[in-house]
Amino acid sequence: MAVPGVERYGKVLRLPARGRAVISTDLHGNLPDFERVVAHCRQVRDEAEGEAFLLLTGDLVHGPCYGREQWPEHLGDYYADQSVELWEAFVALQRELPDRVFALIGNHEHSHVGGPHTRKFHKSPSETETFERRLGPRRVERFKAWVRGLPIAALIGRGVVVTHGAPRVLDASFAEVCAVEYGGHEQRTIREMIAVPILGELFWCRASGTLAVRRFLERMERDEQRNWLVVFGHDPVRKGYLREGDEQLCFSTSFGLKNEKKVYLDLDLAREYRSVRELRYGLDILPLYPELAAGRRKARLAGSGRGA
Ligand SMILES: [Mn+2]
Repeated sequence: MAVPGVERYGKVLRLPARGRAVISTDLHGNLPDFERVVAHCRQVRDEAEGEAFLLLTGDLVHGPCYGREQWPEHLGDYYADQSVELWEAFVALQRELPDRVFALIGNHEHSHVGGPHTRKFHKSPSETETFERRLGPRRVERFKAWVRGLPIAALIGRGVVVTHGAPRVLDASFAEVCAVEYGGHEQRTIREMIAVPILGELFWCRASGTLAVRRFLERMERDEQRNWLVVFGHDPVRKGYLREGDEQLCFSTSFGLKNEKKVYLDLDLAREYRSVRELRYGLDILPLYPELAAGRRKARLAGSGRGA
């Protein structure tokens, strides 16, 4: 049964201005972190009488190849890559809660359906090939079909845009973003990929200028709703989240962080957040491991009557 207000305009997803949205960035095969996000989402569903959405911003798959002993400091807390299990668990959740569970495409998913192969952890073979070998031939086709169906951006609630990386979309119109094709970029280097309109401008940027973001947000507006801000991941932020001006929030739920710094978002979709400064730690930006986020936990408990 379709959920009212959930719409797809080609590659753009829209969620209604009703209920709550749990949003997580780059999991990269970290199954325990995914399970935590899902547990929070189920709690929100109970609190919001079913009116809850889960949205992952992409890069669900491809994890590091290092064992506990070789684990480099800059990758945060150790975990074993469980990309296949994470993807299977995500698809099962989508089946369980139709029209409530979504993921955007990230550059790592894109590498399976037309983007350059990613060599973040595995040089040769790339992690793209490594993951496909683990899936096996039958599941690879199912995985690719799933990736091709993923949206590239979401408009949620009252003026919040969600993307994989910082949006640096210079010219593309709303219709062009909706109609973007994922195929045909396998041979490009990552450097060349960054110059590709839309795909290069939404997957790979670490930060974007205020003016470029404002213009992108304006072009993405529908009906009478002004788009105020954009939230995204892609680039790990050591302290968990980073605001840039009034328009941009980069946050890190999992990959590359210590557990105590990992955060996810829990947004009230009926509320019009007019600046990323209105997204407060302990209210809208929540620690994934509240029991480890000492000191910050007090702020959360004191700040809100929402949830425990
Ligand atoms: Mn990424």
